[in-house]
Amino acid sequence: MVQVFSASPRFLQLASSRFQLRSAEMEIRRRQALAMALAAVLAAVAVAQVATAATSYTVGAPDGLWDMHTDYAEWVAARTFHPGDNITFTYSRELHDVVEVGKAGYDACSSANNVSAFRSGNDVVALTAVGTRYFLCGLTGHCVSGMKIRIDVVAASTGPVAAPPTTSAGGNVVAGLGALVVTQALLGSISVW
Ligand SMILES: *[C@@H]1O[C@H](CO)[C@@H](O)[C@H](O)[C@H]1NC(C)=O
Ligand SMILES: *[C@@H]1O[C@H](CO)[C@@H](O)[C@H](O)[C@H]1NC(C)=O
Ligand SMILES: [Cu+2]
Repeated sequence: MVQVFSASPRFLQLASSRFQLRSAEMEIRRRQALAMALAAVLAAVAVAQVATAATSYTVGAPDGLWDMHTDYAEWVAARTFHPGDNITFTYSRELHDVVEVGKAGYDACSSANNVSAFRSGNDVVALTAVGTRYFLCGLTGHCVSGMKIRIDVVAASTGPVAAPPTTSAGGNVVAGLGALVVTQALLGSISVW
């Protein structure tokens, strides 16, 4: 009687190993789905960083500073400034200062009708809005020798596609690539679990 209701040990073994295989497969698929979701989130974060991060610039750096030798027209041409960015004038306060002026003052190298004046040697200026900002060194002869800078602050691109990385966003591009590398590493390790 007992024989009738009991399956053979061989059958039980097969059924049990099939079940184990199926649940192992499901576990792998679950982990892969999880990894894909994680990768999507990381990629979105990386794109958002590249598109919106504010940048802090040291005027003239890395090849120069706020001094008598730096070509500021060239320095500005290689960069794009957006509202939210900062520029910092770094210099010796015994040798220079920073005066923000209007266009007339900039053209005439005159700080008489200045907007503001700084002389800490490490002056941070927030570029809060779209528009053109003019700065010069107020010490005699420095502006006419080229120590003046014009900064065009332009709106950040707001298209559906992220703006292509520019040289000024170097740090963010590196951060984005870092996130991608981490994602790849995660995917690799999870799929061979
Ligand atoms: C700009 O400078 C201000 C004041 O120092 C600071 O709070 C802000 O975080 C800076 N922004 C950037 C993008 O560095
Ligand atoms: C800036 O302008 C004020 C007057 O508004 C003046 O007193 C001051 O000396 C000027 N600063 C510089 C560095 O020229
Ligand atoms: Cu100067």
